[in-house]
Amino acid sequence: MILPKPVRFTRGDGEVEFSGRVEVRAVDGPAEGYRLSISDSGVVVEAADEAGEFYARQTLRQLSGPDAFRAAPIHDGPVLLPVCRVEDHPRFAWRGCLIDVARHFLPKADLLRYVDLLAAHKLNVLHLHLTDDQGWRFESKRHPRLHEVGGWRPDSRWGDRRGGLMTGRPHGGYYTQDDLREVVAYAARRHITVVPEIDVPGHSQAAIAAYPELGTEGGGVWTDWGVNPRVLNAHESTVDFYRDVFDELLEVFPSEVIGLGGDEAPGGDGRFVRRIAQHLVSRGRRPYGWDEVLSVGPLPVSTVVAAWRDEEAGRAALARGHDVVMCPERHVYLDYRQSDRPDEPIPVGTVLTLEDVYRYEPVGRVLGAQANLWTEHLDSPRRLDYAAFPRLAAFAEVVWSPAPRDEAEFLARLAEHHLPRLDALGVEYRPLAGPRPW
Ligand code: TNX
Repeated sequence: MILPKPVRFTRGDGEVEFSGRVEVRAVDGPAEGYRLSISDSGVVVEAADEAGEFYARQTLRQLSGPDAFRAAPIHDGPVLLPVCRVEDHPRFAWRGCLIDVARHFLPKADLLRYVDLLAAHKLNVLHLHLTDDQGWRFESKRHPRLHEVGGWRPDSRWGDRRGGLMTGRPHGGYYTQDDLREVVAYAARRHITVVPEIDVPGHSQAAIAAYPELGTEGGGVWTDWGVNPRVLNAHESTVDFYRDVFDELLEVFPSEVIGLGGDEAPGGDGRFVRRIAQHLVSRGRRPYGWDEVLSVGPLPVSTVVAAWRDEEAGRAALARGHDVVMCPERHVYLDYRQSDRPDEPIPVGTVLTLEDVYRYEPVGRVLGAQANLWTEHLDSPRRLDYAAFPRLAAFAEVVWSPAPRDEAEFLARLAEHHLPRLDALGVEYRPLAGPRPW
């Protein structure tokens, strides 16, 4: 009944009434691990660290029934818990989800809601894609046109495009630095690290719109999708500008790992990525880049590589001594369509079903994996819910639970126990039977 499935779950006889009291003991054990025992004598949690205790409480909440996930109780009476013992710890240290808040801005309240949803699934990294061609979402006090100009676009052409959105109205928004400090603190209490990303030297049209001297060519905030031929130039002044911007970012985000992008930059100068990476290292951080960074020349070995194109890219990064986070598009791109039915909304990418995600098996000695929610076609929290769930629940099990996994058992457990929790949370997931009519 627990999702992600724990390492060991031993069911006893009957149920006990939950008094609300949990006895917590510190013990030695694997990082983020816990043992939970529910019996006549009460609820006991043994955990190696605070994260372990937190995950024990997530499990306890799941065992309390779906109503435990409602914002307010609607049934009177005691909470009954099954008599059981759980022994558990995660398979991977990096259990991430990327949210692209650049293509479509996600208001702070909705972002905080996602932090809660990730935590309920025992995920521990929120990779926040803060800048792209279509929008800049990070308040810069030193270069304010970045968010003032780069944060807005006229939303003009998408109606013509297959899979596009016909909103016909401007779109934009940005987070203040204090907003983001709040998100970081909120996530930290839920044992989630927020890894910010400022994408360079490609995917930078919003910055170029704000400060044309940064670009190889000018142009406004982009209103198209895809790979943009306009990239940052590698002038000394441009690198200095970005050193400044990254320094501001570091003041807000304590994460050791800091994203610098590096993807899809046709003609982009590799020195740019190398110098920003060196700058982050000089500030005591670890650069985090998409796997294209492997082709820009020697990078600090502490650079973490996000292998998104395929497993081969991940293996190449491992061979060069980098830590690797797997996120191959064919398995974990949650913006991709969930079936080939004609009534499936958001018909982009290749088909990536719930089962496809569940069958993903990260290989090699990797830090872990992350699922990516790119938002070109996800313009609201509702659409995000539809794309994310229940596939993100399958992904959570891939990165938490030991292999091999039993797909039929997962699907049954999802339907019987987990979807009712998502219902109680108000998550508008894609039903197993097919698309919702919107
Ligand atoms: C590729 S994955 C991108 C993103 C797009 C995504 C769409 C990566 C590093 N770059 O810019 O949003 O495909 O699925």
